[in-house]
Amino acid sequence: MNTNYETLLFEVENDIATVTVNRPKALNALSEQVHTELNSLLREFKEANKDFSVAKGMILTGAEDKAFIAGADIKGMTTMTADEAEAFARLGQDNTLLFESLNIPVIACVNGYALGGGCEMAMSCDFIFATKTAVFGQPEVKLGLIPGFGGTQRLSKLVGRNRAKEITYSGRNVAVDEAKEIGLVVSIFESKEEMLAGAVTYLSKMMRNSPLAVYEAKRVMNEGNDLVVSEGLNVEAKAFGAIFNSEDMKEGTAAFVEKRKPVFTGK
Ligand code: CO8
Repeated sequence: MNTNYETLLFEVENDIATVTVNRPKALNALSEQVHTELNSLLREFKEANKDFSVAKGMILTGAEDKAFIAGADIKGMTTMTADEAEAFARLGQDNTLLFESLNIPVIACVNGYALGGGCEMAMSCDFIFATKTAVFGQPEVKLGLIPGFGGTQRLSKLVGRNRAKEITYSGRNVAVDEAKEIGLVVSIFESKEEMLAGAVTYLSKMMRNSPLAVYEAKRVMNEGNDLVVSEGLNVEAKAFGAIFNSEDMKEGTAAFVEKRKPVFTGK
C-alpha cells in the first residue's frame, strides 16, 4: 500500500490502522488535496484488507491538539464554481461512504474542533471518542453554505431531526458534554493521549471477536439505517443465515461448547 501522502499520516500498529489528517497550520481543514488523498488511501486499504490482513480496526484523528478537523477548507472554496463545489461535496461524501463500507470498526478520535466537514467525517465513523476540549458543530450557515459532506443526513440520524435542525440552523458550537448527552459522542477523555490509548484498548477488545461477525454487524446496521424496519429485518435475516457458512461461526460456537477460547480467522 502507498502510505506516503502530503496531507495524511497512515500507520498500522498491532493490527490497528491510524489515519491522521495532517494540516495543523490550517487546523486540519479538508482541502481538495486531503479528500483526494483520503480517497486513494481508503480505496487501496479497502481492497488490500479484504482478508483483514492489514488491520482489524481503524482510528481517524487530526494532527496536534487544537483541532480534529476545522471543516472544509474555506479558503479553497472561495474560488470554486457551482459545478466544482458539487464535485467537491461528492468527493467528500464518497470518503464518508468509504469509512462506512470498510470491513473493520472505525473510531473517530476528536481532539479540539470538529466543525462543519470535521463533524461530518467524524459522524461517518462507527462512533466518536472525544477529549474534554472537543467542540462540535455545523457552522456552514454562518458562511452562507450548508453542510455538504453528509451533515444534513447523518446528524439527524444520530441525534434526532429536531435537535439536528436546531444545531444546523443556528450554526452554534456543541461542547463535548452536550455532544455526549445527545448521543454524538460515546466517551470523553482527559487528553488526546488518553483518548488514543482508550481507542486502542477498545479496538483490541473488539478484535477478540470474529472480525467477520463484527463486519457483518456493521454492514447490516449501516444498511438498515436507510431502510424501513421490515426491510432492515430482511437484510438481517439474510446475513444471519449467510454467516452460518463461515468458519468463524463454527469456531465460535464449538469453542463455547468445548469451554475454550475461540480462535477466529475472519473466514
Ligand atoms: N478552512 C481553512 N482554513 C482554516 C479553517 C478552515 N475551515 N479553519 C481554520 N483555518 C485556518 C485559519 O485561517 C488560520 O490560518 P492563518 O493563520 O493562515 O490565518 C489557522 O487555521 C488557525 O485558525 P484561527 O486563527 O482562526 O484559530 P482560532 O483559534 O482563532 O479559531 C476556529 C479557531 C474557531 C476553529 C476558527 O478557525 C474557525 O472558525 N474556523 C472555521 C470553522 C468553520 O466554519 N468550519 C466549517 C467550514 S465549511 C464546511 O466544513 C463545509 C463542509 C461541506 C463542504 C461541501 C463542499 C462544497
